[in-house]
Amino acid sequence: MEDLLVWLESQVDPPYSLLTHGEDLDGLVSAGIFWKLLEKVLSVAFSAPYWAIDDRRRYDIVTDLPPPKGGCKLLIDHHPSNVELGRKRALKSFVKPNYPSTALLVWELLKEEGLKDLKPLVDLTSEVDSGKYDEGSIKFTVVIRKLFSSPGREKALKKVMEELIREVPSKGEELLRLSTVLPLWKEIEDKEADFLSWIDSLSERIGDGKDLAVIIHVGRGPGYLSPLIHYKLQNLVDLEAVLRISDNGKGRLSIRSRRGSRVSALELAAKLGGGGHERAAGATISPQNVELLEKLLRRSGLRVVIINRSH
Ligand SMILES: [Mn+2]
Repeated sequence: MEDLLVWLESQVDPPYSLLTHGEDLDGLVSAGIFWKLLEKVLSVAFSAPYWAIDDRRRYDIVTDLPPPKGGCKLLIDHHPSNVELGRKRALKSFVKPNYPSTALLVWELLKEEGLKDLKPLVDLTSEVDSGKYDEGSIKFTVVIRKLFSSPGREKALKKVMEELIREVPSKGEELLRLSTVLPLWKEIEDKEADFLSWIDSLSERIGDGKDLAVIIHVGRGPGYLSPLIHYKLQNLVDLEAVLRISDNGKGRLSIRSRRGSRVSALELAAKLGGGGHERAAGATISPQNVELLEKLLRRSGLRVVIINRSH
């Protein structure tokens, strides 16, 4: 394969702009791999799929996201919903849904000597991005989500990205122990003690989860705790969806499904105009549309339970 960085240089003079997914480990590590090679000539910005898809700016490199409306030179991603968009909006597009993480794809495409040390982190990223969380990696993810929704997002996430590449954690507990992460988790434990114990109580309310879909309506509760709800429920029911009302009044739906579920997370998300992976997907719905969501689930043969978190 031709050298991607040589190709990039033939297209545009450095410094390069890179847009990556700022809500999870995969986005941070994907950008971090480029950063390790191009540190001095790379500016990294963090975004989310639902913003990137409408972003009118142009970027040189985009990782783990849909290509923006403004286009990009190079797209590297693994979300099936971005294969077509990549062809239209990116000059060179590598969207490979069979990859467990974008980070692995980036690492393999760049294949540089100086990147060998990063392999354990890349493997950990593939596990986490396939939904294989443990207590450490799920808490890490919660902290990243919180940073992503904070005003100091760009600076804070860049620091985490740099520490990831410097320290090369290879286990969930090592992710949590990073100096840019652990103090923030402790803060969350303090501040959100009530919400955290409510999340812990959810599993007791759910009986046999076969053919059961649970919708967890958290209202305007902190969205960064959704990954923790998924972690606690994912293996108990066939499908679970966390519905959160964002600051602009829109409903954000984050969906997970078990293997063998009558409807997969992606199928449900697609019906609502969203996208993602087979068993982890998301969509935006207006809060009045919860009924439609319920109907879709029932029509697929699932029982539906709705749990509200009242504030
Ligand atoms: Mn990913």
